Amino acid sequence: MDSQLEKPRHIVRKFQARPQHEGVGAVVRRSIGRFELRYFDPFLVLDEFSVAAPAGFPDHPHRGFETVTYMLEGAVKHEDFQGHKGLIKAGDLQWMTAGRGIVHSEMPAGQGVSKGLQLWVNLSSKNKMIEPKYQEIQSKDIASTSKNGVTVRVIAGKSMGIQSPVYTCTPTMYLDFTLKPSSHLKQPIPIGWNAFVYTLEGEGIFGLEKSGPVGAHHLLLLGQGDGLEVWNKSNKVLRFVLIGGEPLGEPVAQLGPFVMNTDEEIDQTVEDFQYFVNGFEKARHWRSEAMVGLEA
Ligand code: FJE
Ligand code: FE
Repeated sequence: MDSQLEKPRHIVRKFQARPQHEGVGAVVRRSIGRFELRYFDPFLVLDEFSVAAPAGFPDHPHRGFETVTYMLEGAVKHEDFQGHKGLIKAGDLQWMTAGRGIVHSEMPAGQGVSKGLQLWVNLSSKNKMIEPKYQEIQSKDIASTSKNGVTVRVIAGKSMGIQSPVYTCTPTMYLDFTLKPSSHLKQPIPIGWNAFVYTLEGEGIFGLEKSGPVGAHHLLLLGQGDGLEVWNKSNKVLRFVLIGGEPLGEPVAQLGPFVMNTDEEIDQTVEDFQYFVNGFEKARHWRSEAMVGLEA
């Protein structure tokens, strides 16, 4: 059964994600969150990261949004100020709701380069100060299905009859598609949601069958409609993620890793972090193992 689309979405803007430096010695291809595209409601940042020791993202805070880390190669070791730690390996997902406050480190583990995607999803004003929460799903537990040359891994939302168990505070879909040569996809997307494609591998035709092919490391913003059509007319596999979310329609006040609604709330957050209050209590004495190693 193929989904029928009444009003397929078309590409309205296309960006090439070029490498830039972030964290400590790390390189990211940032698409959402760069100067030309500050915000794509509810998405604040999309980074395709590539990091090898000793580079990484040592101890830093977050408040007011969620970070979604999806590993493509290698692994990232994370630890936070509550003592929560673990390894995110290739194919694994960490959906972290920072809420009122997290301080953590995210560092590559093992030999070689660790690659993945990190998406920042904004939280609505009523959810910004909720308790932090983690949803961690191992690769083997991510629901996946294949049909007619199309494989989907359902990170969040629903596709090809399967539903992800991930709970998203802000209604969000996150699908990882692999299309064999000559395959074709029709994927419904809720009307009114903001949605985009980020290409990882190969070449695809998105939206309009007559349009030119798009290669890897591109962000494609989709216009309104009820779904997306994609064709792989090349002789290599095509891999991309399709991500969508319900826009919050709220003002955004951002200072680096703090994202609130007003400048007053940002000032309050800076104070909370500085004085270790309102959710940042445990930041006073905590250092990640990575940092303790450097201080010793
Ligand atoms: C950062 C605030 C941050 N992209 N991709 C400021 F939170 C970060 C940061 C990351 C990050 C971490 C991973 Cl694992 C993957 C990322 C930004 O931790 F780099 C700056 N400058
Ligand atoms: Fe972080």
